[in-house]
Amino acid sequence: VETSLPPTANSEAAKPIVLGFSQLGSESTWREANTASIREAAGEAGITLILKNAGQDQQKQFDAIRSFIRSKVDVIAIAPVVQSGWETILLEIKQAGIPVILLDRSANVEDSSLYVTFIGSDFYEEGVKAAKYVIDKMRHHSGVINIAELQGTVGSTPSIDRGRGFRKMIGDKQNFRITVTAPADFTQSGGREVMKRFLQQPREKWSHVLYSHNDDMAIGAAEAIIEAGLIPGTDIIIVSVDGTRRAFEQMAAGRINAVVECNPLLGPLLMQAVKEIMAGRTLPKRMVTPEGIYTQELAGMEMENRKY
Ligand code: GYE
Repeated sequence: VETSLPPTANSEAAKPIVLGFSQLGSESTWREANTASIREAAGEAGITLILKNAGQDQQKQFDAIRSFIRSKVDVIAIAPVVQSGWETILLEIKQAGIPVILLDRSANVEDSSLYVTFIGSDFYEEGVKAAKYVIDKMRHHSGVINIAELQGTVGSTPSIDRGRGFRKMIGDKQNFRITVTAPADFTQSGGREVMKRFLQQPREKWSHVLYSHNDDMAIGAAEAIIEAGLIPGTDIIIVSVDGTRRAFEQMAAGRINAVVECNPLLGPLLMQAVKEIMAGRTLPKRMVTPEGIYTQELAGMEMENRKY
């Protein structure tokens, strides 16, 4: 006689992990790809995802996180809009006994036991790469090279570090100087508006180079440059960060000169980290995504391979 056992009585083991993710906003193409990657990876990993989008508002991130605490999620992941002001809320999470993963952007806290790991790009290195490109590209240009800069969201890790890395590289070069700089919140419309203002200033302020902290702002700026009767990529050398398909198209068309890659597809790495934490394993405090830089030469070919 065959005896069949009831299907897994131990439902505890089969209970899916619940992850609360506070996404900072939907300001850019990068962000859309990041959100999509996280949703998709959660589905594939069998992790129940509660994702709340804060529309670039830190207070809304706090509200989302408190709701995660109330519903007793297993792990909380946060992409912080700005890097300051996180102590209190991280302490609340710690007191609730919930592990925290910082994703994409960092939070500036003295007590590093307030989070398990920070997964994301090295933004300082991205700034360094952008500056190296500019220095190399302009090496035959005699005289001073004026650089306009479009910053991202004020107080955000990528904007702070992309600015620092870039300045570090040009700092000891006599003939490179940033003549005008302003934040444009990482949005295309912001980039366009701020570039318009730059272009109303005397020429030496905005020519010869534009360094944009992301692709969306660079694309917006290129629109403003065209409207002013100039040719982006020729009259003004443009370098930006992210490496979205849209930026590659612009590069292939000659309107952007170089793009430093910043990978938004962090979903699989995040889910892996969540599972490691739930299995009680230790994770490195910092996990950095490997990235490169692309120029017009390869843009046409590489465009097809872009996943975001
Ligand atoms: O570069 C920008 C987005 O935090 C790395 O945020 C991210 C940045 C990205 O809005 O496009």
